[in-house]
Amino acid sequence: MASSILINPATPLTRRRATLTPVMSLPTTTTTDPLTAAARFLWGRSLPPKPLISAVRSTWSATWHLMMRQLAPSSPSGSYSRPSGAFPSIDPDLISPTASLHLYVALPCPWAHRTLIVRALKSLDLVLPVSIAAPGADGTWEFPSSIHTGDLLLPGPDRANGRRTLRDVYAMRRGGYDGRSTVPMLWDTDKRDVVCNESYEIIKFLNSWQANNKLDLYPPEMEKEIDNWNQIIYPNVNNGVYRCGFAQSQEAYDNAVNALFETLDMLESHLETSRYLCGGVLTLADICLFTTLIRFDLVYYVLFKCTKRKLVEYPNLHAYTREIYQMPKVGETCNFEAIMDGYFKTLFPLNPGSIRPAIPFACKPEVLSMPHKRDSISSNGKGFVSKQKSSVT
Ligand SMILES: N[C@@H](CCC(=O)N[C@@H](CS)C(=O)NCC(=O)O)C(=O)O
Repeated sequence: MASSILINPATPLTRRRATLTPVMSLPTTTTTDPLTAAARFLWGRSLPPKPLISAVRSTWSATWHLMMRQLAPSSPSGSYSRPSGAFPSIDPDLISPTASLHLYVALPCPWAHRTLIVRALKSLDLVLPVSIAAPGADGTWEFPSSIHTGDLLLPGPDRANGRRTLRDVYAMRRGGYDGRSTVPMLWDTDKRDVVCNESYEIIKFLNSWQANNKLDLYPPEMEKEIDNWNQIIYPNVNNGVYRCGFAQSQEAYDNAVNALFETLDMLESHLETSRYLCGGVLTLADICLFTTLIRFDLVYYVLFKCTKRKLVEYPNLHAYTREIYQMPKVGETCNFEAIMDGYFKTLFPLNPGSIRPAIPFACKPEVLSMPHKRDSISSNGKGFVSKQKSSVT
């Protein structure tokens, strides 16, 4: 960058060398880009005339609603209604014990993140290969050609089918497919077909696999309790943040944001005396809650307008999130750069400038690695302390 030297002529020559002050040089001629020049020509330095502002505003708003309709279908009142997956359940009887399965995920996605965590905690890395997609320019999932060595979870090629996009993989299935190509997706490489693309079903299925560490995140005697938590957390928190961010009317947003924070308040007080949602033992309900909480201050607070409070303002929820983050192999599934890029750069209608905010201090790995002190909390008198506690905590 050019700079010039300002010399005070009153200063004696001998002292001039010591008082030289570098300043930025001012451009002698100002270059104006064509759009600014046109605006100046039309309106001088004042704002454009009111009729023009109204016209642009209406066009912008109509286009926004049109784009949102595609991105986030809504009810007539403007509330986001998530489309249901085309492959919502798994019939384990239809899967041969020797079937070779493959998991398709993407790092920004909280639903796919659930499957990565269960795979990591159950040490299924060797028996369940994974392909990691990244958002393409139009927001659909693509497989970059760059190959990464080592254990790092990073986007790379499609290791099961060698396709370029996830849509191409879905399209390979018998009978074809033209619906939404979502992650996570469990693929049967023998039958060349989609097994399931509903995260809750996939994590229950993965949990049923015999793993070396005998970890059971969905024990039969707790299934009902875990499902009950899921029925609270899914609409109000997991999908609740999306209902805030994708709301297309003030009323829809108000309802979503109130339900979200009422639920977070309730969870904060529950976790005061309970180490995990179901007492003293980590379950699938905690994994489902965690993948939303870890994205909260990073993305949802700003982009989805979940602004009543930050996660860091909830001491119990924040410590609970830190504890799960610090469990072996869980931190490696959390890629904050990929999460931020995935939301801020690809959800174009919510962030047209694609500018990615700075990572909040409270979301830095060094803060998330601070002591959580949750070990001292009992199991809320429910007595679910089990053998699995030692294998996870
Ligand atoms: N209910 C599904 C939701 C999956 C989902 O919506 N995934 C998003 C990424 S966060 C996706 O792949 N969207 C691509 C699209 O809708 O085309 C689940 O829990 O697995």
